[in-house]
Amino acid sequence: MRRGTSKAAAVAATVLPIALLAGCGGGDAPVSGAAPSTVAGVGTVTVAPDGVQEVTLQTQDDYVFTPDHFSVAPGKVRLTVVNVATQATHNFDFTPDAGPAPIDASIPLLAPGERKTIDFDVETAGDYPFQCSFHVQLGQVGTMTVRS
Ligand SMILES: [Cu+2]
Repeated sequence: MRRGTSKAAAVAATVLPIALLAGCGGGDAPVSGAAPSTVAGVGTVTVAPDGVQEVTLQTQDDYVFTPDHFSVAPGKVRLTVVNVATQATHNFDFTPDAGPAPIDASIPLLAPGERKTIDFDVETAGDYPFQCSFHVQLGQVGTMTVRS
């Protein structure tokens, strides 16, 4: 057993609450029936200086991805999923055997307050369904369209 590992974990544990506080920034009054506040830039596909298409999706306690659809051109994609939930742990993967071509990149676990980024390439045009496999039966699904 290496002591360095537990030390790193302790550091991460102290950093996380700071990130959570920063993400809360005021307006956390409960608004029943309304969509939760959305992280800036969510759903907008931008092209980084290195040519990679970047897009951020958000999910929260209501079992939806925001947005549940986005479009990219063939090429490299860098997808970030932010979980602003206080309770729900989600994940992200492309629904197996559902799109025109397999995409193996996935986020196996996304705890409340976490954000994770995956990179992948797309070449074949079409609609690629994605999901949170924990909550697919609650309708936590979406679609990425790769334009031709
Ligand atoms: Cu989920």
